[in-house]
Amino acid sequence: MNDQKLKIALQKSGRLSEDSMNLLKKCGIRFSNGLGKLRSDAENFPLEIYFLRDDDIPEYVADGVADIGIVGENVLAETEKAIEIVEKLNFGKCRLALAVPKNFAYRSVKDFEGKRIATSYPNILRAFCASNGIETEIHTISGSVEIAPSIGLADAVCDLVSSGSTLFSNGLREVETVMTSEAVLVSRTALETGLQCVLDKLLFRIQAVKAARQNKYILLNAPNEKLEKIIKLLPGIKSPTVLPLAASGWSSVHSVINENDFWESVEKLKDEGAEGILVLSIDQMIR
Ligand code: PRT
Ligand code: ZN
Repeated sequence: MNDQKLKIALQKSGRLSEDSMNLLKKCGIRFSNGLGKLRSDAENFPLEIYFLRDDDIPEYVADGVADIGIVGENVLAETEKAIEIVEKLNFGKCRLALAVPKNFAYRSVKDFEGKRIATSYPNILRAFCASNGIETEIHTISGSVEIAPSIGLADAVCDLVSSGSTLFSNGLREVETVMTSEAVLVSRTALETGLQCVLDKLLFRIQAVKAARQNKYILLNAPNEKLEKIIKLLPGIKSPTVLPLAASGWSSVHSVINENDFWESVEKLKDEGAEGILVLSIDQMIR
C-alpha cells in the first residue's frame, strides 16, 4: 500500500453520520470518532477522516481540503460545485418535494405561478420553476420550513420528505417531486494517481458491502426428488451448493437470494417441500 492518505469528509452529526461511519466500518476500516472529534486517522487504511456539517462537504471537496466525501444528492445539487458522484450509497433516501396546505385546490404545477414558496433549497427550486415555465417568489429559510404557511410567510413549501409525517402533522400535502436523493460518495476531479489508487480500493470494498446488503444467504433442507425444482428457484451467484444430509433421501441446499424477492422466494421454496430454512445476513459479497 502506498503512503498517500486519502481525506474523506463525513457528516459530523445528523441523519447521514451513523450510516456513513457504519459503511466505513463494514469496509474493515478502524477509526475512532469520539465526541467532539473533528478529524481522525484510520488505523489500518490510508484514510484521514474529517467530521463536518453536511452543507460544507461539497465546498471542502471542491477546494481540495478533502479528496472525497459522503453527502446527500440534494446538498450537492444545491451547492452546484464541480465535483463527481463516484458511487450511490443506498442510504439517506428522501425526496425534495413541493407541498401545499390541505385546503389548497391543487391541479398542476402551474398553480404555483406567482406563489410564495419557502425552502432551504432555492437553487434547485429556481431551476425546477424555470424548467416548468413558472414564476414564483422563493423565500429562503434555513430550518423549520414546514411551519412557513401556517405563520403566513409562504403559500407553499419545498422541503425534504422521507416518511411524510412532518408535512402531514403541519397540515400540508405533497404534490410534486422536485428531485429524489440518497447519500452519495463524491470526489474532487483529477485525483493524483496514488490517491486514485486508494479510492479504487475503498470503492471495491464499498461495492462488496452494498452487494451484500442487497442479498441474503439461504440454507435449507430438500427432499432429493424435489431438488431440481428447488434449485430452479435459487439461482445463487453461479448455482447453489448441494450437499447430502446424513438422513438418506435429503440434501442441504445453500445459495444467495436477493432481498427484494426474499419472502416470495421463501414461500415458493416451502411449497416445493423445502424445510429447515435458515436465512443469514452477508457482510461482504465479491462477485
Ligand atoms: O448539522 P448538519 O448541517 O450537518 O445537518 P442537517 O441538519 O443540515 O441535515 P440532516 O442531518 O437533517 O440531513 C442530512 C441529509 O439526510 C439530508 O441532506 C438528506 O440528504 C438526508 N435526509 C434523508 C433527510 C431526510 N431524509 C429527512 N427526512 N434530511 C432531512 N429530513 C428532514 C426534512 O427536512 C423534514 O424536516 O426530516 C423531515 C421530514 O421527515 P419525514 O419523515 O417526516 O417526512
Ligand atoms: Zn446541513
